[in-house]
Amino acid sequence: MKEYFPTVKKVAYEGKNSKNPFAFKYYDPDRVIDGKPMKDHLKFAMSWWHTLCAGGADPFGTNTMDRSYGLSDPMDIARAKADAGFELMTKLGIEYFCFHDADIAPEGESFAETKKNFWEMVGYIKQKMNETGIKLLWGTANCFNAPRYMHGAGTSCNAHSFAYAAAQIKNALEATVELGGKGYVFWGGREGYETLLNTNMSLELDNMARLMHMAVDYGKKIGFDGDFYIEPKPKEPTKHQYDYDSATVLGFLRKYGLDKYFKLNIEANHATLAGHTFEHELTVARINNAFGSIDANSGDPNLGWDTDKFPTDVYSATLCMLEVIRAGGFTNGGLNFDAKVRRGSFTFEDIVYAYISGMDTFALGLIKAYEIVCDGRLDEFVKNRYSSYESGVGKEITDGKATLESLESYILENDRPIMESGRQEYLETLINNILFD
Ligand code: XLS
Ligand code: NI
Ligand code: NI
Repeated sequence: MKEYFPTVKKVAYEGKNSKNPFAFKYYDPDRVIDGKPMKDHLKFAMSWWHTLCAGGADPFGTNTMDRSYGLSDPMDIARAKADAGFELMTKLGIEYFCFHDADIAPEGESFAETKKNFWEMVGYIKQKMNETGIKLLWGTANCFNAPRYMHGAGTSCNAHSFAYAAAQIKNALEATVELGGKGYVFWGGREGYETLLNTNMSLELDNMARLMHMAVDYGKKIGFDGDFYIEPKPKEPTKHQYDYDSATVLGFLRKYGLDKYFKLNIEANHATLAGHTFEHELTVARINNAFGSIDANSGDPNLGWDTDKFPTDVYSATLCMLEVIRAGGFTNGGLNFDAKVRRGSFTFEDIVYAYISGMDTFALGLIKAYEIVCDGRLDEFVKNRYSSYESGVGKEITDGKATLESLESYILENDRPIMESGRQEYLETLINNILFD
């Protein structure tokens, strides 16, 4: 079989002193941390779309990368993508992948033909999964790219578009089950609006929830036993996305009784675009029992759009992995990079460098996060900071026994509180000491 990454052999862990660019410096898959191998803490996944399909086009230029794999028949190209993807995952030791329906098979002249192409590729991929042991992390349907979704999919003003999205989701969900996936993502690309002048927000949101309930019901029917996820994003492509951030999504899920079926898939740069940190979004998910999965890419502080860069920021990765540890680790979820190489990095080797860089960044993040946990000073500081709630008036408050009257009596007796420093700078230095050790 043709090799798509002929210059790359199996990428191994060689340690931080290695100068081999095709080796991991920190990611040592079987190294046990906190009783679990690194690979199970991290559950890395390859994104089919960015890795195998994205050709580097941007609003100002066409593709710079050949993602036709030297072929012209769309189904041949689809098979070549699968071959290249499984070669890449095998060489990198990545055990999971994620896909949209539209990534794996070409759209046909009719929906029936699209369906035929799709299921043929599902079979092809299933065979590759059996051969390699590689698993599906999550599946999804691309309900944002085609012109039929110009006004949205689940939130479209056009019921026919809504129905088309439902048909796609049905198949994508069936394929997820067929391939043993434990997650199904709703990222609402066009689920938002540009202007209220032409928008019935109330109906659009009700309809989005209806579509999600249909997916939940159908999932039950066909034996889907994983998690549904919503992936929050504040803007781009639409000006006002309905799934703005974790808090907004949680409000939506609860309003429509979907919270017991859905968790969140948190993407690093979507947090940035929402004006939050990655760890903020993860914390909101965790404390609401909605921590599910992660798209661990990064944005660029100088660019206000979804750059989907491979992550290199160890500080951010550390704070992310600290949240993952606090959440008790991944269950059905995992760490998908949802990232692509830059337009100028057009060779196949660049894809390998990109994954090595992202995987090493998160491996180091995991190592450092666990060091922060073992060091204990951070958690102890936070615990002590709230110790006034462990006894006296604080305990009355948390026990739900205090009232405005009882607290007024307390204040009349004790008057002003004695304040203590939040010690932010001390804590920032503590983290740096651990990181740069
Ligand atoms: C786009 C999203 C997308 C989802 C899957 O910004 O991140 O890639 O992860 O549809
Ligand atoms: Ni994403
Ligand atoms: Ni994104």
